[in-house]
Amino acid sequence: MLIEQIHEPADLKKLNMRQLKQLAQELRDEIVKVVSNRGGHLASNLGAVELTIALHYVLDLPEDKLVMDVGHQSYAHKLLTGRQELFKRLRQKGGASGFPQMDESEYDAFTAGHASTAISAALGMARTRDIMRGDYCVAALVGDGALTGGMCYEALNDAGQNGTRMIVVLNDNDMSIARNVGAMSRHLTRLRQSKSYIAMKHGVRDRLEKMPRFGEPIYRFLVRCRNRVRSLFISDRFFDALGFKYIGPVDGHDIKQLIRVLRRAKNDDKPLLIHVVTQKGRGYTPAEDHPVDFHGVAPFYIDSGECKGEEGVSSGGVVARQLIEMAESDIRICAITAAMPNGTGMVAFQEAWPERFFDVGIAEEHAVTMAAGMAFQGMKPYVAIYSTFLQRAYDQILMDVCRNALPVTFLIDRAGLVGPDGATHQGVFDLSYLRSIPELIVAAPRDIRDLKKLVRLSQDVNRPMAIRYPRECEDLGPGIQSQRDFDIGEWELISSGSDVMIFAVGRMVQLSMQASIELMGKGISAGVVDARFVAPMDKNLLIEQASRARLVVTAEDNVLSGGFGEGVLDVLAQADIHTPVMTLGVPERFIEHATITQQLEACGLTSLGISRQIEKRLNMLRGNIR
Ligand SMILES: Cc1ncc(C[n+]2csc(CCOP(=O)(O)OP(=O)(O)O)c2C)c(N)n1
Repeated sequence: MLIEQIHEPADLKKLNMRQLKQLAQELRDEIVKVVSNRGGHLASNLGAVELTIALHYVLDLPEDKLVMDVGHQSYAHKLLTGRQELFKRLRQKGGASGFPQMDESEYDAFTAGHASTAISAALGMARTRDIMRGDYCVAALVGDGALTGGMCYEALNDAGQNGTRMIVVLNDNDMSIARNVGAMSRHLTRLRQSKSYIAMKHGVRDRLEKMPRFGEPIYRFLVRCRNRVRSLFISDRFFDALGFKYIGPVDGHDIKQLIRVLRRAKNDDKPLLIHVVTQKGRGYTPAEDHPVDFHGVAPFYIDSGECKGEEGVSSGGVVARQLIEMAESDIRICAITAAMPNGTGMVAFQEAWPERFFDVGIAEEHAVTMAAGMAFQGMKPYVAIYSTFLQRAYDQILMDVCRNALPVTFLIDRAGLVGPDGATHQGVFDLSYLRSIPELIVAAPRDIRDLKKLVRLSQDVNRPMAIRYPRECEDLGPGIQSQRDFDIGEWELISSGSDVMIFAVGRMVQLSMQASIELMGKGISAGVVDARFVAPMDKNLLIEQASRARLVVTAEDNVLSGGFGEGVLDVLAQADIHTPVMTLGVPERFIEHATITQQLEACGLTSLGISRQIEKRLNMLRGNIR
């Protein structure tokens, strides 16, 4: 196996073209094998194998800098940079991260996870190189999906004006996670469909390859002619206007051609954009046929492509179904997503109400301000975005929606700890960044029923509202689920306790209820309140229950700083309630990839973690009293 001989990029440079092709196959096999066991991002990674080999062949890593956007194309890169053992435990605790991570390897020039950052980071590195009189090459590897994000244009605009020497490699597979959207995507399609590229790639090559002996040399000759002609005549006005020399389109699965183009680019001293065309899912038929389903996958059977485990109930699916129903009788209802129609479940809304659905690309800021515009003109927009990506749109939520008290509803998926995607994807900051915004209602349901109720409730709310929920929502059984409807700001006393009152948010409610049962076994009476509204708070219930307890506990899957617990402390301080308060939540550090349960454990947020901490604190309090 060639792959076993590659410990660093220098090893790869010793291989000939036939071996490089074999290496591509081995990398694909390994990626499919590991992802089939561990889950991960498959289709994008399979598409970028040859491109990665060519980049490693031409660049001198780690002196040269390869900055990857998002990182869904980083698996081959990881396998080529001494991380084959680590990769076997991809996305597991202590194993390789699913994304480039600077503290994982010196070959990861920049930590990624959120889209459209690579060109900016690369430009920063290139500028530093020039100031420090360095001579290394800086390349940004960016997908066509990422190119729907505004930051890319800010960076191109900036780099182009100064003519900073850098390479942008545009990995165009015609897909974001779902089908790519927008005018730029259309433009790239036109470039891809330039006659010479298509003819060369499909028809001519296929036919020539079937000709014994002469086919391959004739094909190579034609490629040479085509490339000469193209380098003389094909340019792209858009990238040219931004100050970037456009090269392409280049077949992203032809290692030889890629190496040739990259070598030329490396020796250029201008900003260059190389347009590389790849196929998402390349080499694994189920992923080629269903690139959206195989973008990110749970463990699956390689033979059939079928998922190994059972999926839980998707919160996004529940929300979408509720919205579809509401949209039937309410023409104001529309849904907006930022390149995540599938992940947020909104694809169902898209199918039901295509004219009232908008996928704006990876453009969270734009999504939010556009929603403000629609709300101002009488629509009732629902903006479905993952918690971690909504961070991008903080200013737009604050200034464009809430400052104007517009009735936009944020459907915040993947809230709380997210598991194997790790630190870049944790949804643990939203309560902190939203709670302080005036006018904004912030809610977190404890189960599916309450999620539906909240979505229904939002329909008649004439102000901004945010509903945050994890990827999968529990359907809590009788006795645990809430029995009645509620109003904005209304909490629910689930059980009373004479020693402790736990005020819990969202997913923490059920865990707190389990903790209270565990505590009961130890003779501690702990009650639980479902604090489903983080803003506004149910101050009456809080003060009433807190003043009776010996210890108040808050539980949230959000960072402690600025979170729900601090809000509770604030209310109690202002009301002059002196009951001791213990706040449980995510500590102020980045929580790396592991299972959700392991992450909850690490934060002391499992039922056992909660009950133990309560017991310990009560013991301390008793000691103090004595
Ligand atoms: C700010 C932000 N919004 C949304 C996402 C979710 N997301 C991850 S990958 C992706 C599509 C990226 O497509 P592309 O750049 O073409 O890369 P590919 O995976 O096709 O190689 C999206 C929308 C993200 N990572 N960051």
